[in-house]
Amino acid sequence: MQAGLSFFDKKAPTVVVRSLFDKYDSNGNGKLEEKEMQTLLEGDLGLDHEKSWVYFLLLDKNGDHDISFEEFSDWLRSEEHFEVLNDKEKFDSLCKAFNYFKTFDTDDSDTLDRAQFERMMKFFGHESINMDKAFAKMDKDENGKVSFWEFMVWLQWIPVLN
Ligand SMILES: [Ca+2]
Ligand SMILES: [Ca+2]
Ligand SMILES: [Ca+2]
Repeated sequence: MQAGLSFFDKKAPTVVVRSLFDKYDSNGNGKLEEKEMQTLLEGDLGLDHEKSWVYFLLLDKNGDHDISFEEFSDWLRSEEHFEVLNDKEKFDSLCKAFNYFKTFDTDDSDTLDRAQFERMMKFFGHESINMDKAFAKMDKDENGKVSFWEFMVWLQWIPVLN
C-alpha cells in the first residue's frame, strides 16, 4: 500500500491520471471493471479481497460496476489516502453500512431502486417523509437508483469522497 500512496495528489495533472487509468484498463475499453480494479487495489495496493470489494463499490459513484475515468480521477484527487481503509473503526462502520445497504438490495444489484429505498428509509425510522423528494435528494446523479456511494454520502457515518 505504501508505494501506491504516491499517486494520490489533488493537483495531479490530467495526463498523469490518464496514464494511470490506461495502465489499469488492460482491455482498453475506457473503464475499469472489477477485475482491473482488483489488480490495482489487491495486487498493487495490497488490500484483501473483502476490503477491495467494499471499496470498489464506494468508488463506483453511479453504481454501474465500472469505474469511469471521472470516478477514477475524483478518487485520485480526493486526497482521501485510504483513510477509511487504514482506520479500523472507520472501516468497520463502512462494513456495517454495507451490510445494511445489502439487506435492502434484495435483487443484489448493488444499488437500491425506489421501492428498496423506501423500505430502507422506513427501517431507519423515516416513516412520514416525502419519499419522492428524499429519493431525489439521495440519488445525486439522478439515474434512478441509489449507489452505495450515494448511500454513504447520505448516512454520514464516515467522511467519503465527493
Ligand atoms: Ca477495462
Ligand atoms: Ca461507475
Ligand atoms: Ca444514483
